[in-house]
Amino acid sequence: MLILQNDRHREHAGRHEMYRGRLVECVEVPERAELVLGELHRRGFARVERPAVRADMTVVESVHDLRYLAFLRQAWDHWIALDSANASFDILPSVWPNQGLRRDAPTQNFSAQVGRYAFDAGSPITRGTWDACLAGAASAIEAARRVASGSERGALVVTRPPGHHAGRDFFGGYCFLNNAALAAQTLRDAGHARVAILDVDYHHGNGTQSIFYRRADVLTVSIHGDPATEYPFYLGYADERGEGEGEGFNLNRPLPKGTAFDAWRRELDIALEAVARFGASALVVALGVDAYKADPISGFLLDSADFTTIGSLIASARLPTVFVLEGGYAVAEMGINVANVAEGFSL
Ligand code: Q9C
Ligand code: ZN
Repeated sequence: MLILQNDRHREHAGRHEMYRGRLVECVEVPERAELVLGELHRRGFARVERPAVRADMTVVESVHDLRYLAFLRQAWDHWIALDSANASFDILPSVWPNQGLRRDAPTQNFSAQVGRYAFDAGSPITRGTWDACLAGAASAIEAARRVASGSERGALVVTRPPGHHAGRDFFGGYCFLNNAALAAQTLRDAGHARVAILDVDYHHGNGTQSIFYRRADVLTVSIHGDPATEYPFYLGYADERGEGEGEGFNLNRPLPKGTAFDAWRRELDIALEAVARFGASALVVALGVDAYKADPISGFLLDSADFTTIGSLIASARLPTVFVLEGGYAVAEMGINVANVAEGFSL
């Protein structure tokens, strides 16, 4: 399996997120990717590449909104221009266009623009966020190209920030650009007529679902904590099945907090059956490892060994596969859990 690493991930380093009325330290930290790379190296995954940092903007602009991209690119400069003292603080929203307010209002106010694109107050934009995200997008696109050409059966993109909560024109859940969606779109552009995205992160991939919700060419399947109690709360229910042309091409398998691997694994069988029935010729896995039992912000009970099983079950789909790193916050064990998936897939 080919490993592609985002060499600029460290440039995104949030300080705080808003939680229960206070600013708390970010859990989505640079150390996460470093530990994954360290463990992969120890296990002998020797083919590690650092792709060119320039992303193909044609792909990025086909998945994301132009004005949203311009906002992200310029956000830090605008923030500093407001007050040079802002450099010591991250950008977080404090006002949102909910409840009948106009999302497209022609406001000049910077905070109002942040709120237009953010759906939570937990995803700080920092000085290096844009560069880190764009390099992550480049890694995901490159991984998909290598897999599409048939030169690799599987590729793993080790990147952060994660992507599956980011939609066409919004960020949240620590995500800004949707790497899994970029990989899927790249596979489509390379001639794969039907591409499936399987999201195994603990949290529902609301951004990915929304990007493909009206499309029949990309099947989105997600196994996650029930949004009735778990983040992102407002999407990820079983009755969301796609709309218009996309009707029947979104599958949500919410599970209650406290679910252990026997029940989780049955859902993976159902998910992989859906992928097979759909007739996908390529697969993207949104690989969060926050279903792990010791994850500090999640509630499933998977053991490290279960991730090896997940890798081998995914391999049994016999599809060219791009894995993209998403969540996972039990920092000490996350390298082991990701490497276990890679090993299970490669066996
Ligand atoms: N204090 C991903 O796993 N905040 N995003 C939860 C924690 C949001 C997780 C509150 C969690 C988002 C990619
Ligand atoms: Zn997650």
